[in-house]
Amino acid sequence: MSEFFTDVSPIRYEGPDTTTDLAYRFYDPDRIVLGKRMEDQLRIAVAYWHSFAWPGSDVFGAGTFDRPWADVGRDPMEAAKQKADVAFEFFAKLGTPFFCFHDADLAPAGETFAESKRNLEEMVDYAAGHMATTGVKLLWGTANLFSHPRYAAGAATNPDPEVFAYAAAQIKNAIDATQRLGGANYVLWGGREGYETLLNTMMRQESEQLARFLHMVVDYKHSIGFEGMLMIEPKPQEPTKHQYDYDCSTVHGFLERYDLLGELFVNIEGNHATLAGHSFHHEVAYAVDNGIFGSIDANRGDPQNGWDTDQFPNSVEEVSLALYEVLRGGGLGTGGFNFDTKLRRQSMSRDDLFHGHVGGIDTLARSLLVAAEMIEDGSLEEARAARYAGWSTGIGAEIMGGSVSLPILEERVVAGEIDPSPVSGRQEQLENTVNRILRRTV
Ligand code: XLS
Ligand code: NI
Ligand code: NI
Repeated sequence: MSEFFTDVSPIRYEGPDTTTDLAYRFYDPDRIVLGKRMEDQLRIAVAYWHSFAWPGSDVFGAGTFDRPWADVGRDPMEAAKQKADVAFEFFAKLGTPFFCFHDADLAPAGETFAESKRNLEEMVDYAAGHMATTGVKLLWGTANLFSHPRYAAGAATNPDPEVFAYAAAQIKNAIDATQRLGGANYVLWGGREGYETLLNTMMRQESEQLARFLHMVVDYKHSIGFEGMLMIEPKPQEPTKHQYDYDCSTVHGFLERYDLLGELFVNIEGNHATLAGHSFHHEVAYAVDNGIFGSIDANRGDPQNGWDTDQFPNSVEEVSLALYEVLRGGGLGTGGFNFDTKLRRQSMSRDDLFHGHVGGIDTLARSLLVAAEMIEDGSLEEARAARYAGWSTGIGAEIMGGSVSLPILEERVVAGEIDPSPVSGRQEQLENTVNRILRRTV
């Protein structure tokens, strides 16, 4: 197996002052942060699809990247093996512990479903070999239930039950592949589980189909003893006009409504949060606070573009705030930070893939240091706790305990016993605290 990234040697931690371009300045896997190795706090993964299965094409133009395995006319299984060789060379040189994949990234589709299944099994064995040699592990697997024309009107939410059945067969095999590779989790992104026009759509019917599908996935997970988390990846739109897993709050309501809470969690993508009109911070805080947090796709959007540009994270402030919520909630658990990131189409040198990831990984590492300092400093938490202190005693505790009614409260207000005065929310002071922690930490 010949080397592909011949100009790049394994990336090492060299510290903030190094002049080496491709070196980690902050990502120091063994450094202890809040009692854990940095590598175990961040659990970084590289996504197979955008880095190796996407040739740099867009809706207006062909692929621009140097991806010889994507050449037409190649034997598909030979090409898939070369792609795997290169992907694992990349993971190993980057030195990050995990990767993520869709079934369709790993193995080519065959003429029949049975042939596709055999291809996937063969490629799963092939990947298992690379995992054993490199020590790289699987953060999560997933099924591509959105690219093939059969899924144009959705997979689980398709008006045709045969498409639902086909998707069920495909996801079963993708879960098997994930389990066979020791995957820590399994993700479902509802790429086309939504609508293009309400004129032809029965929303209620489609939601019930989706719930049925998810129950089947949950049952299957338990029947084979898969221990990882199942996660939904919320996204408001793109490719469809509207997707049912719009944001964390919508997914939360859906899980509650269909008795799936505790079985499914969320994989939050920074760019999807902003597309839904939220901040990344908001989505993570919502999920942590409501017990549905699972994992993160670390890519960001472009502030001017209204689509999923999947850029590498580069804002320490933005990621620190999200990580602060993750740490407040007890850390990542079996989740991690997946780089579901795309190079820009003009980044066509082989080493650009390293530049994107190294910069993004250092952004996460710096953000982890900042978030840990926010926790250790304690002043943000103190201010938040003080703001709500009234709810644990006196009138607050009575209200939440359900022992007072509207007439009782009215009586007390009339008697002058209750007479609140406005209190400062201290927003600017808190923002200044964050900025001071940022500056003194990294
Ligand atoms: C697309 C999603 C996708 C999922 C995996 O916007 O981010 O890449 O992460 O299917
Ligand atoms: Ni995305
Ligand atoms: Ni994603």
